[in-house]
Amino acid sequence: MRKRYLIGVLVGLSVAAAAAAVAVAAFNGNVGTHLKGQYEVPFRNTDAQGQAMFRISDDGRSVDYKLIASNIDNAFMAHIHMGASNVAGPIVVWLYPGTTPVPGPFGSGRHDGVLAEGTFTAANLVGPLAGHPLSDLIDAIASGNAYVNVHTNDGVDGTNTGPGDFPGGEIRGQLGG
Ligand SMILES: [Ca+2]
Ligand SMILES: [Cu+2]
Repeated sequence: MRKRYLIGVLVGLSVAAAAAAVAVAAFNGNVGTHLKGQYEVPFRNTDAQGQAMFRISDDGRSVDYKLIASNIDNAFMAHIHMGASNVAGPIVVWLYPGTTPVPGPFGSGRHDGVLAEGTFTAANLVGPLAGHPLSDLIDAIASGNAYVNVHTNDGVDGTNTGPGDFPGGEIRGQLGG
């Protein structure tokens, strides 16, 4: 009985690994997206733009990322969220200021260029993916159910007052799909 259980677990693990490998192969280990205000939910009127690039390691255990943002004011956090292109979903990975789930200061001013770069692993998954294997994130990306966004906050009373003050997200881009 115990042996049969173990075999079941091993088969399950290898099926999951194979599924992740297929998902990675689907975009050759590289995936990216262009971020604009018009892709935010709701739509945000801003000239800010961004580009996010991800490279999944061959063994599927880590992801290198680079996030570029331009014409943006007061960026204070950026994430990968889970969700289809028409919904605002939960945070699953922090990208900026870093992979630790802590926002940056408000009112940080103008930014043009690389906003964040680094590496994350399954240990950095939060929210509904906390404790999950990285393959669950890769599956979400492959099925178009993940996106990147950058949030802004001027630190002054009133929210969504214009570019540089969209705490719920100013620019966004859908991944994979
Ligand atoms: Ca404000
Ligand atoms: Cu976010």
